[in-house]
Amino acid sequence: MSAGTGGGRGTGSSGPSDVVEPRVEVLLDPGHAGGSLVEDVRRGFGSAPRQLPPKWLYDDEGSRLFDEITRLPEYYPTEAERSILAEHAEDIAAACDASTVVELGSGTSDKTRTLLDAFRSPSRPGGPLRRFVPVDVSDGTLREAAAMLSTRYPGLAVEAVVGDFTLHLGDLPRGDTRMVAFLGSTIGNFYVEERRAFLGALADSLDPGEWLLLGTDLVKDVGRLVAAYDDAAGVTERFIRNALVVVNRELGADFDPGAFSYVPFWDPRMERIDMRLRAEEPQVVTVPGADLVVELATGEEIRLEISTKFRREGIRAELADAGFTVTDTWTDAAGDFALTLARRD
Ligand code: AVJ
Repeated sequence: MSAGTGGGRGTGSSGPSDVVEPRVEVLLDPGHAGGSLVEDVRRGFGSAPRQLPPKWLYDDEGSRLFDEITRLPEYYPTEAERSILAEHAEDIAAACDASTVVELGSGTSDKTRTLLDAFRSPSRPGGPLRRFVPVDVSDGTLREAAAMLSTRYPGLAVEAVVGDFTLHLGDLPRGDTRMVAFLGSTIGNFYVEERRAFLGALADSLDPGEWLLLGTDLVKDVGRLVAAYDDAAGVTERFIRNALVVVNRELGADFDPGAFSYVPFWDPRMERIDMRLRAEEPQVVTVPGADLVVELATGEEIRLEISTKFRREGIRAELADAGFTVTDTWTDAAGDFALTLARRD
């Protein structure tokens, strides 16, 4: 389904400046943003360990809590990535010849503005940035961000896509050299096979010579890693617990979130933080919307999210497997986080 609401492009002479109306393409059926919770609950609660895809953590309350997480003293990734962009946006822009920037999971396109500023320089190899394509599942957030960006960057064509970056990579606007930015270490939420499939699909959707800018959190001291997902104020715990509230609300389930404890741990073999809820007493939970009864013994766990941490060699190897060559890597001063620029082979 496609419902462009755009128009208004290319008139050029109207208005006080050459602000170009954003175009918004909708690739998701309204109400089906992010797929089916019923299917995910049926599949996920039947496997061991029981699990749910992390996208269900981000309802309005979950998004608010995540925002709070990014401001916690223990949660370093957001600030680390922001500092790399502040320090190196010009270097990133100078290192690639893209004239379109695509941002997957753009949200408010907060951090990206630093990048866009640098890409606007007329002296870049690809010339100043011509087009920005923010991609997000949230229609409202995307429209607001698109309007703000159009005003802030006169002459920049903003072509927003309401879509799921695991489904719609093949539908990204084409035409000139693109750089796809996938920031925030969101790739760390994927399981190994999902990551491989995602990078493969991304490589398929790009032409040789096009670019990927990938943000990844790096392996570091385990104490700091665990603290980032087990903060003293308990915000991450509330964020993870909220998933049960979502299932209760959406599917009429009767989870008692208080009957679970939050158990985040570092999995040294997979090099990832594993965030689970553990049943503190035996319980029978009915999920009418999924036509399901879940019996949990004491100690049984539900995994709500993983957050994989990376090493430079691993990033290089996974990107090479998918068909990308790494051309540059930037890290923050502490070496906590990396931005990797890679070219499609
Ligand atoms: C948004 C996926 C990068 O894994 O660090 C933070 C999500 N979950 N605290 C992360 C998250 C709990 C976050 N990402």
